[in-house]
Parts: sequence; C-alpha cells; structure tokens
Amino acid sequence: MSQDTIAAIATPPGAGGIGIIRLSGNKALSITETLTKSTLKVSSTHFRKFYDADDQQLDHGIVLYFKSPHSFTGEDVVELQGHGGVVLQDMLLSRVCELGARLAHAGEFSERAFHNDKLDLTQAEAIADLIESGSQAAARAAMRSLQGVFSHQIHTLVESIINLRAYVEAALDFAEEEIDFLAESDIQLKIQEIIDSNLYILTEAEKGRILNEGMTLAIAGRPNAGKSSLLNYLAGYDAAIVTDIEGTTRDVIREHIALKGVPVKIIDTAGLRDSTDPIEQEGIKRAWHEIEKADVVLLLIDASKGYSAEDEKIEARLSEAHLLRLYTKSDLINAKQKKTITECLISTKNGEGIDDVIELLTKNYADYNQNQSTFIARKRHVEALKASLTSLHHAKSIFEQTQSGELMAEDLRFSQQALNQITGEFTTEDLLGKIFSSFCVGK
Ligand SMILES: Nc1nc2c(ncn2[C@@H]2O[C@H](COP(=O)(O)OP(=O)(O)OP(=O)(O)O)[C@@H](O)[C@H]2O)c(=O)[nH]1
Ligand SMILES: [Mg+2]
Repeated sequence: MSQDTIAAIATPPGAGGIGIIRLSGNKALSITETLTKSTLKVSSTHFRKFYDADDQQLDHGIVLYFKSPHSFTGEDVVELQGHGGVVLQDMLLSRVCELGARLAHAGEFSERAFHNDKLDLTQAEAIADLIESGSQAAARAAMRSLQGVFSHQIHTLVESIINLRAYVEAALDFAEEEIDFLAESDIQLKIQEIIDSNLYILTEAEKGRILNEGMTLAIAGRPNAGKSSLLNYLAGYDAAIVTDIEGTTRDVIREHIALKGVPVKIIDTAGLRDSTDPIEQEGIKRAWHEIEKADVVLLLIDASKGYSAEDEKIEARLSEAHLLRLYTKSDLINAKQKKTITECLISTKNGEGIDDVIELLTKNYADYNQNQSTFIARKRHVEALKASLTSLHHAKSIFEQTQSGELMAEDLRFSQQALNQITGEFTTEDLLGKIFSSFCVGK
C-alpha cells in the first residue's frame, strides 16, 4: 500500500464559517508542524496560525491530531479547521502539498480505512450513502449499516455456511462411511435454515436498496394508453406532452418523486407498436431498454378499448414478477363494464384508483420510518445475496439427489465467496477501485 500522505478539502466547496482540510499518512504530523511552526500533542485541540512558504500568515484555526492507529483511516490524521472560502482553502491545500502531501483521490480516505480494517466495505459504502441520503429514513438506515447491522447479518450467515462446510468436508475424510455419516445428519435441515436466513437478508437488502437508490418504475403500454397522463398525475405537473395523437412520446422521460416516503424514479416511455418511422423506432427501442431494467413495470391498458392482441404481445415480453397491469380511463366506461375488470382500474381525469395503486407499490416499503432494522444497501449487495442463494439452492438439490458432500461443499464455497464480496473480504481490486472512486473527494 502507498505510504503517500494525502490531503483534501473535507468541507463542501463555497463560502462558509469553517473549512476543513484533512491529511492522512505518515507525514501528516511533520507537514502540520511546519505549516504551523509549532509542535502538536496527540488527541489535543490546538489553536494555531497557518503560514505560507514566505512566513506570511494564510489563516488561523483549530488543529486536531489523531495518531495512528486511532484515527478514521488508521494512519496519522490531521484536520485543519480554518475559515471556509474557496480561494483560502485552495491556498492552504496547495501549501500542505508543497510540504509533501498529495491531493487525495475520490474516496481515498475511506479506502485507506478499509485497507487498515477500520471499516468493512458495507460500512465504507454506508458513509457515502449517509452523506447522500435523500430522506430521514435513508439517513437512519445508512447509520445502521455504518454501525454494522448489515455486516453482522452477513457474518452470521457466513459463519453458519462455514460450519456446514466444515461438517461436510470432515465427512469427506471418512469417504467409506460418508453415505451413512451424511445421511444420518441433519444436513438438509441445516441448509434449509441457511437458505431461509439468506432469503430474509435478501428481502431486507432489497428494501434498503430501494430506500437508497429509489424504485424504478417504468410506465409501458400501447400508444395513447395514458402513460404520459399518469406520469404527469404522479409528478404533480405537466412533465410530459399529452395529446390524443398516437406516438406522442418518443424520448424517455424521468421524474423523481416520493410515494408515501418511498423514493421512486418514474419513467415514461414511447408507446409500443410496430412502426416504420425511424424516430419512433428509436423511441421504442429505448422504451424496451428502460422496461427491462425497471424494478416494476406498470403495463397500461386502455379500458375503453379493452385488452387486445397487441397488449398480449407486449405482455409476453414482460417478466410476470415485476409486472402490474393497470386499466386506464375508467371515467370512459360504465359501471357494468367496470365490473368485468378485476384488476386495477384508474383514471387520471378524476383520480379514481390511483391511491390503491400507490398502496400496492409501496406496501412492502412504507414502514421505513417505523422499522428499526432497515439497513441501507446497494444493487451489488442484492446481486451478491442472490448469487449466494442460487448456490445454496443448488447445494441443497445436489445433496438431495446424490447425497454427495463433495459436490455440495463446492456450492457452499461459491455461496461463501459471494457473501464475502459484500463485506469486502473477497473483492477484486477493480471492484474496490470502482466503489471508492464513486465517493466524493475528502471522504
Ligand atoms: N378520459 C380520459 N382520457 C385520458 C385518460 N388518460 C389519458 N387520457 C387521454 O388519452 C390520450 C392519450 O394520453 P397520453 O397520456 O398522451 O397517452 P400515452 O400513453 O402517453 O401515449 P403515447 O405517448 O402516444 O404513447 C390523451 O388525449 C389523454 O387526454 C383518462 O384517465 N381518462
Ligand atoms: Mg406519452
């Protein structure tokens, strides 16, 4: 690991009462002592003057010194708390670089904390998520992840997998008696327990991801189904053009809204049909791209026209698990016709049925504010938990079919590796680089 001493402005850019520069590395102390022409004591607060190379005073302020390993990064860390001001902070930063520090990359402080075992990867990510949280519920959940709630659940799960692996692998050493040894045991029960807890954590992580990144909701359907009207209704203003001409929307239109406190990225798309117009074709291509990525797809069907062969064709391309069918324009049909529709029926003209749709969409997430156990999560965590679950299911079925501990042990190992990626115990440098570079500089 690099022994460079890094420096960055830790406060947001702009004028403010206080501006903080943070230094980390084995030269942090000597640089600061030269800067302030004084000596510093560990864990004490010092009021000091900051000097430039010509002995001119640049600023004055408070200096905090945290000696390794008792610091955020685990290295020697100094915080210079001067006045907030873009030019002033830049001058001070240039000065510490002149004295031997270099500018920190995005996320480099957190990366050092991770490499020095001050934080695991989920905790480092939770800091970034805490800073960027867009709601109180998200901030609280990020704090829980930072406190280790998520990591603890992963560690417990990994431990139970390790125990089962040890048991199965021990049985391999007694190859002759293997069949009896394994059959007599409660291996099936154990693996089922592990699957159940993996599934539980996955459900919680999915909630945490939605809270963090928002739920993506794509509105799909034939031209004129009422897609843009629904977007406008939910957004509360005329975000998209609405006309009675089929094929009005071509570009993808995105709005960020909150439904009952749940952050939602709502996406309006071009009406789906066979078209010869190249602009519309491109719009439809983009529509499918968004639809395929969305967490939930609202398939809009014009109730006044009924479910058609074209609707069926669209639906055939959608995954049932993410699909919610909505019949639109309920104000155009009579009570008798309404009775024939058993699914959600809405109108953006009079608001009918829309509260029910919101309720359906948010019912799994709306307890965020009351729920004390929700932790923040990211898409990569959810993917890793899914990969682990797939290996566990495979382990279970292979054992049921073959009674072979050897084959099962291999799957358990995959599952453990996937989980270790979450906390960073088994994560490639590339992935680490990608994660930390998305943090802000100074973090
Ligand atoms: N009566 C009634 N008309 C509606 C309703 N929703 C939409 N419309 C009308 O249906 C027509 C099409 O609405 P849009 O929202 O533009 O439909 P779209 O699905 O976005 O259409 P494209 O962008 O062409 O794919 C417009 O004339 C709307 O005013 C509704 O709930 N009731
Ligand atoms: Mg439209």
